[in-house]
Amino acid sequence: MSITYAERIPNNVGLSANKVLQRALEQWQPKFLDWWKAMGPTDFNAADCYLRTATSVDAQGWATYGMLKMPDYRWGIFLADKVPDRKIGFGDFIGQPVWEQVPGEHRSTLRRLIVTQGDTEPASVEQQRLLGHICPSIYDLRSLFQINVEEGRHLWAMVYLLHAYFGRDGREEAEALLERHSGNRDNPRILNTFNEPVEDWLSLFMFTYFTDRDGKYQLKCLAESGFDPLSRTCRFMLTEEAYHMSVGMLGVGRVIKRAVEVMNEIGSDDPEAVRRAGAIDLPTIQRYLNFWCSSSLDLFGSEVSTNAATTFANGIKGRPDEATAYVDHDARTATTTYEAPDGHGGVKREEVPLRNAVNEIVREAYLKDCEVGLRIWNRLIAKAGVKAEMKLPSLRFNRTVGVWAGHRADPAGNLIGEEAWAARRDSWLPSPADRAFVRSQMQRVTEHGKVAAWIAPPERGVDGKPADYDYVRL
Ligand code: BYC
Repeated sequence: MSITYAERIPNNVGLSANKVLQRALEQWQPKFLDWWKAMGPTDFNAADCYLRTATSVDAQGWATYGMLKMPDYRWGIFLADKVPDRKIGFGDFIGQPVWEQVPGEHRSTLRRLIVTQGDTEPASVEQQRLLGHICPSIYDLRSLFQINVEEGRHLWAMVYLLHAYFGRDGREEAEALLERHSGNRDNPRILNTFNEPVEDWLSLFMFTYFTDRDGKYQLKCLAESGFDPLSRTCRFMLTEEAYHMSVGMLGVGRVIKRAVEVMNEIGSDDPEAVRRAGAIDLPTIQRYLNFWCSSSLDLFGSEVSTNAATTFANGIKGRPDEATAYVDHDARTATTTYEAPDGHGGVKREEVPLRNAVNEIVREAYLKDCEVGLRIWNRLIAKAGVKAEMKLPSLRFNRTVGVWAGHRADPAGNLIGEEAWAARRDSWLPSPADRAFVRSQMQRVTEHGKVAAWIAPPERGVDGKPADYDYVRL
């Protein structure tokens, strides 16, 4: 179904045919706009931005570019096209037709998953809301705003599901999505990473590389769902997610490129000298990487989880690319092993039913996917003739969720004592001094064609436009 923009809420779900639902969503819409004005990139609402909007969900229409002010962005409800005769692809109900309505027995589980997913979307906008003031260039400012409006739309995607399929409970959850706030002591966002401050652009690039990639993996799992409206919603969200991760990949690459350029200019790899010369040194970049990667690893939940086993068994949440990446889609009798502390300062491998280990299976797939950027970044470093390498931290490093929570490990995964951790912590994770230094570099640059000193310019622009195009008119 094509997207209609003639209605107050653009959609491709035939909203006007369901007056009750349409009215309920039209009542939520002004609350969303109030939230955007209070908690979004507030001071830029009058700026014209070069943004893409979906005009259809196919390859031709999902990225249609134009100049508009962010509050005029048409947040709407877009589902990927229905797959005819789609069947549940995993778990106990494999081969049965997918559900168009929520089965009563799975109602609270599905609601919990949709609320958790929905909560992350406005959370990320809140985390990033002040970054516009310290943007390194107009090109980067556009990227930020593109991501922000799309995260707003992803919230709409989940709110549609809550309103359309969960009755009064769903409407109440939709309200609560606007009431929790990132980092709020009394009413924080649900998942830890979404309460972490994102106060500089290096954090933004790491967040979009690592945390949005968790989004990719979770959405892939939900795209497998037997609840077809959820699957179709997530499939369309995934098309937008790819851009968010590319902002991270290119952004981190440009920070690294500038660091190695400066190292060559001054003929030194001394971090202090690199900082004095106006770049962010490689060890600091590695510490930011360690932080955001380990925090994002927590987002997959515990290694052994009855929640995960139940959602898999019931056909509610699968593994990423379930049909092509795995052979046994039932996995009722299969087992797998995972690593856990042995209680004596060492590591053991435990055998568990595979269904219980789905979170860990997805986490491992995610970490493997994270290597793509590392290869590109390390090529940049090698090309500059610098002898250094960025590395992903071990699954055991700095974890606060799962079996490694409460255990200390170095980034290579060696288990260490509390004293060794305290002594080395600041060489592995950003210290307050690192954060203060990075923040001190965040001068706002909005002159045409100019880029802040700590980051290399972008190599190409957006939608065939030059990199120094007037993407945002302030
Ligand atoms: N922080 O059995 P467990 C994105 C909770 S990112 C705090 O181990 P389960 C985006 C868990 O909720 C993708 N709490 O795990 C990115 C549970 O609580 P309840 C977001 C945590 O349930 C960038 C309890 O601990 N989408 O889209 O198998 C920008 C025991 O849980 C954490 C989703 O996550 C944590 N890190 O799975 C914008 C998909 N981890 O229910 C957007 C929806 C676990 O007992 N969510 N807990 O009170 C899920 O699929 C699952 O809830 C989880 C955990 C994967 C998060």
